[in-house]
Amino acid sequence: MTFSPHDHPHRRRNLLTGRWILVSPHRAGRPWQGETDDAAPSPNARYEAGCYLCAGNVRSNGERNPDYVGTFVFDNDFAALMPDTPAPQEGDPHFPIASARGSARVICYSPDHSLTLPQLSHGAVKALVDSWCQESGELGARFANVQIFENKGAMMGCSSPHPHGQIWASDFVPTEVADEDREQAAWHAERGQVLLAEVVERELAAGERLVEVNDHWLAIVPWWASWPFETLLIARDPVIRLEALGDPVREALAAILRRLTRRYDALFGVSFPYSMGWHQAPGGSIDPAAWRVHAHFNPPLLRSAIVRKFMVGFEMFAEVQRDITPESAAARLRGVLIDDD
Ligand code: H2U
Ligand code: ZN
Repeated sequence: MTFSPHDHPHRRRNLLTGRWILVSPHRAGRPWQGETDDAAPSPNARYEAGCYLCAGNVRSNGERNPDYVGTFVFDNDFAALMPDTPAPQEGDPHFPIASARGSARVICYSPDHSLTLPQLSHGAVKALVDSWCQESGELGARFANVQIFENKGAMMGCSSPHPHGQIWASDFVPTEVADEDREQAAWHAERGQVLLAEVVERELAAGERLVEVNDHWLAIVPWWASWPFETLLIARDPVIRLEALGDPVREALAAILRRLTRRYDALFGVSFPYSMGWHQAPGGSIDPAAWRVHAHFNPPLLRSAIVRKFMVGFEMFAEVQRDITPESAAARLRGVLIDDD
């Protein structure tokens, strides 16, 4: 019997984190009689009096949102990180502890309560991209890491349907970013090449994991994807941080973000839940030149609008495992029809 990656269990290594993933393609056809949650209904009111993110409304801390147009950024009223936290006493080997300072912000994508990222106009998504870049530059000057992310959908723990994301800046480099910093630096040192630059070239040539591509960006289901329809959005230009993106590259980013998220929505005919996060060279990087700015989309859905992938059991105690191959996930995302506007 000769090995086939489409039929036989095998492991793939995530080059960004160094962690291995078990791929078991033959399991994809197993019956499912487990949890089936109802697909969350999409809101249709453009303004909700009870929404703490709508323009003009009062938030839980008593502050009133301005009558904003476009994006609106404010300091999180329940910030997980604060700039002036006192430092704990370090040094007990049995109770390791370290200080954590930073700043947390919320970013509203639009005053329109009813929209999601794929439904925003190109101009509105471009304004969001500009906000991300501005926040990254501003907070990056003060903190080691700026983590920009969006939890979309109730399934991903999002607290409000109003389109929004978050930014957590920290004076330390968090674990995931530190892993990527280490792996990219090691690749650069060993091969003299930027890891994601090579990934872009290899994926363009291979084609089978491509989802969307334009002049400045590439969206793939990565070789090592953990989540069924996980994608990696990579800058094709040698850019290590968001604030360094030029205007044409930002326009192209807005375009590919809309196309990628519309593919997600079209896949199961539902507003597709995901957790999305940007990664870029942190302050104090081992080797900033080894970096390439990129975003991860980690969606939980597996086989329909209601059947999700659980990261439990083997995934929790041993190693992440997936059933459908990244190649078949990419083919399905490429195959859906989306508007061309
Ligand atoms: P989600 O991205 O998980 O929906 O979180 C929204 C954030 O909004 C959450 O971190 C903040 C919460 O602390 N928030 C405010 O800052 N003010 C409010 O009035 C409510 C929610
Ligand atoms: Zn709202």
